[in-house]
Amino acid sequence: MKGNLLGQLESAKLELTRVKDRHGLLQLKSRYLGAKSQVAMGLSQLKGLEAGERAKAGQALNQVKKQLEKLFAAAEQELVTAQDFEPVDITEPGKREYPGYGHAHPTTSVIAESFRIFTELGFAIVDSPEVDTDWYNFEALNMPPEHPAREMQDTFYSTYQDKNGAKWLPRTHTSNMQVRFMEHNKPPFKIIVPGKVFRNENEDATHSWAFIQIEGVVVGEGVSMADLKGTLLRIVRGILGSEAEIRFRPSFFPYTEPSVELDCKYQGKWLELGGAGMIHPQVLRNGGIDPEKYTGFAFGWGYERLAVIKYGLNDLRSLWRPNFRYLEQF
Ligand code: FA5
Repeated sequence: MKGNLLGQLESAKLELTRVKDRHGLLQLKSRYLGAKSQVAMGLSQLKGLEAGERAKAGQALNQVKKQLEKLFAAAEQELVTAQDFEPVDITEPGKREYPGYGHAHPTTSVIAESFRIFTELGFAIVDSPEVDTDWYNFEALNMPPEHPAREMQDTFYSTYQDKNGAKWLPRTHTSNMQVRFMEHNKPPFKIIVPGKVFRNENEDATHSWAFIQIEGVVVGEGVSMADLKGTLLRIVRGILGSEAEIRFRPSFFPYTEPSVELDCKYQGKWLELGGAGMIHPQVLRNGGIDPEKYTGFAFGWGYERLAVIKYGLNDLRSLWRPNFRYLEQF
């Protein structure tokens, strides 16, 4: 029996040299140490032997068993080291796609920069709903159904009506927050409302169907057009630099009177950055604010346009595409 057992050790050693993977190793281990292995069978037959024989055979069997276990443990360790820790770079796919460390997206940088300036000037940043009722998006801003100004802000309509019969839609501008905020806050206040807006728009270099706007609403006693002009100039120059060429152009919005458009010179042409104006008395009334006592101004800009100008981009749509090689330049 002893010779037979030693033969087991030798053949296990030999067979182990041919093992290529964990599966092969487990199969071999089961042959030498499993329930049907010679060692296991030998151990189970011990009780049939005489006491003296049993002690000897038991000792021999256990010795071989221990050695086999050692052999397999070592082989297992070797296989783990060889297979699992071979240079497998788990970061490789990412590396291939994008070799850098990453940084803030250009639009995010402009947003962050504007927040810094707005908060310095005492503006509070207010959250707002991206889906809202027709009332807050249009009607409360003097745009009843069929009003022609709605056409410039065509959007994606749904048939959904809530239990009060109100129609909901993806908001077309951050101005949806004007009356919502007024209803719950008493003047004086200075707020900005950043957020995504949606329009039925043909895309081009300066238009996208979803974009990020920032609304500003300032209401207090004696707030004037001069305040509007000074504030907007301070902010736009703060973001784009003091050399930025900016102009105010008369315009029309049903919810401000008078209204202006703010343009910035870009690549030799004027590019519209946003609209602004003195808040219409009816809008203040809709928000529960007495227009005899308080006045205010509001503005709404597109952040992508600001990013286009600040970073000298040719096409605003590139900001929405995940092209690392492009975005990495900023
Ligand atoms: C408005 O959305 C008004 N609510 C702005 C406003 C607020 C006026 C408060 C008065 C008082 P307008 O549709 O022009 O206005 O959009 C404002 C700005 O959003 C534009 O000047 C432009 O910078 C940006 N913008 C508009 N449409 C797009 C578009 N399709 N893609 C990217 N940016 C856009």
